[in-house]
Amino acid sequence: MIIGIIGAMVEEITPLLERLKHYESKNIGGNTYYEVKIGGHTIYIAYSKIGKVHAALTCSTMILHFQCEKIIFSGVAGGLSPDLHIGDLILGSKLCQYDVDITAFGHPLGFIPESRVFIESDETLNAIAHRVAQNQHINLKEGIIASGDLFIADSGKKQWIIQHFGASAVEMEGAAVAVVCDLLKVPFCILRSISDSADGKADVNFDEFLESSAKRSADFVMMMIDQILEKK
Ligand code: 4EZ
Repeated sequence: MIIGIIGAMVEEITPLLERLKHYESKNIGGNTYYEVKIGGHTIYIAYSKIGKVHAALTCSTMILHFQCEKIIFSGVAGGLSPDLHIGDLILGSKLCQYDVDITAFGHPLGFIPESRVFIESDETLNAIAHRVAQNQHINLKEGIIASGDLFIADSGKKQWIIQHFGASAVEMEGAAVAVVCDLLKVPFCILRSISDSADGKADVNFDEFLESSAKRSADFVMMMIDQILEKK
């Protein structure tokens, strides 16, 4: 099997690369793809750079160039739901782009013609995540993740995203991965650990918790990989 793991920032994939030593790397389109061989399987790991466009390029390259058959995103997010605290893990049940607005033409917020407001992640990968959580006694939440090309650090903007999309967490790449994987028919899941609460303290919290939360997400993804490859 060939699996792709994507992060947005280098901090989000460093814990993976530290655990998976012997790798080769290939550069394509300004990104480095780290190749890891595990007992007849191959894992590609890359950080895309921040934002939906970069994530779309990295995800497309993983699938079309490296033939990845499953895509897992690992990283951090801002918590929107009051029951999500720093360090908590959330799986994106479905992804949306809260910054898409062609409502001037009567379309719903977040909707692009011939696409959908919400793109669901893969049930099988999500089930594997829940199994890992159960086995490890980890509290894994699941909810809508909203993506947009803004770092949300404002309670008003945060409330607006909750109101219009019912989202539990906010970040800047998940929906791009969802759109690409959906169109190319590749199963994907989006896992994030909370680094901040997308409010007035988000910038300070993000700087403080990026490393620890990114590691929580990466450690969890490693356990998912073990499950996936064990079962073939
Ligand atoms: C984007 N990522 C943040 C990148 C911030 C600073 C140099 C996740 C994220 C996020 N995105 C964590 N908290 C967020 C928030 N409050 N709003 C948007 O995926 C780069």
